[in-house]
Amino acid sequence: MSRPYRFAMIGTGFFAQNHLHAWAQMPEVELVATCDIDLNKATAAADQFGGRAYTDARELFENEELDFVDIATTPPTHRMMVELAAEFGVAAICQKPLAWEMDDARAMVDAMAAAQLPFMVHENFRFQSPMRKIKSIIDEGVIGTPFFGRMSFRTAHDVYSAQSWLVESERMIIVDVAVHLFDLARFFIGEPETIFTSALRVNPRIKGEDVATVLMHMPHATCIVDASYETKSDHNTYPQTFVTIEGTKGTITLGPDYHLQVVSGDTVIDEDLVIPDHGWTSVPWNAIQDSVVNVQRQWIASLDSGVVNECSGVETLGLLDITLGAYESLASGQVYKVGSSL
Ligand code: NAD
Ligand code: 89V
Repeated sequence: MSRPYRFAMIGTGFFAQNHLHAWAQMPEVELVATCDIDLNKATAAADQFGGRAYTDARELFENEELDFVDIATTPPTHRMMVELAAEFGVAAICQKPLAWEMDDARAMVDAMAAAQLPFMVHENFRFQSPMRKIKSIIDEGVIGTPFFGRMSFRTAHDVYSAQSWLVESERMIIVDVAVHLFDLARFFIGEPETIFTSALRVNPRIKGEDVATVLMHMPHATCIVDASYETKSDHNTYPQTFVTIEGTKGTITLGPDYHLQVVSGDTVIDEDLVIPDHGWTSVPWNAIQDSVVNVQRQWIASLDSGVVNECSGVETLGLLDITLGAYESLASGQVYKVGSSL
């Protein structure tokens, strides 16, 4: 495999547009094909970004020489796409959530491992530039040892207008957004031992839960993950994540509009973080769009080295254990022992 890496974009719907724009600015890759069961979408993406349009993924693999595929279809098809990639000896990066069932996720990881192919999950919240900054502040010891965290994503933005499939999803905000917040909690504080979930459906139009709070117990810390698609407020902050990390020496707070405050002993530093601009990125999606660029750069580095250092498929099994475990806790009313499904 050598640069430029030849790839196909599978699933060219709502979020894939960000992937396509980000890839278009990377000379290390070449888009040779697009694939979507909706021919109009596959063709529109190919017309704008290049390559041949397909509606059938198997046909795509049979006809194109690919180094990797970028999978941004909806979750129920992720397993099928990754297994096809493994069958045809093609590396893969796949959108979150990796799967809605642990068996599917494990099958995907096993298939790619058996074929000795790089496999990464497009888990992008930790790649937002404010999150990278928070991580480096923690790692530098500025706030001491974290003992409390809160990762919060609350909005009343009508997510269903752009992502209508969420209306029918029986599992909703936990697999859609809390998954990102669990990943941030692990990234900043470490692995939980147990979790406990409280969740509700507020919007009667939808099938799944749209409000969820999860309490995570780490060995020396507690973290609250909370997400809501029904939080009416006077200032729309969608799709921003708010973060609080309290440590033995200070506190980091990422608030609305990327305002970062770092308290360390007697020192207080306030900063309005500037999100890198890529020309095609725009408010309010800019931090997430920038994170897509960062994920994709990380993936190119993984292809260069042959090692997936962050968000590998196998590492994501742990994240999925927590995410699906949150539903087990909800169903049982008991704490979920993290790792039980691994
Ligand atoms: P979408 O419905 O807009 O796009 C998915 C596309 O996949 C559709 O165009 C659909 O026709 C296509 N598709 C479905 N089955 C297919 C198949 N068998 N073969 C080829 N194409 C097929 O959905 P979306 O909202 O863009 O979500 C896609 C993925 O991206 C999901 O996994 C979602 O969780 C994820 N997502 C991630 C972020 C983020 O990274 N922050 C944000 C939004 C969505
Ligand atoms: O990540 C997602 O899947 C999106 C959002 C940005 C709202 O979290 O639904």
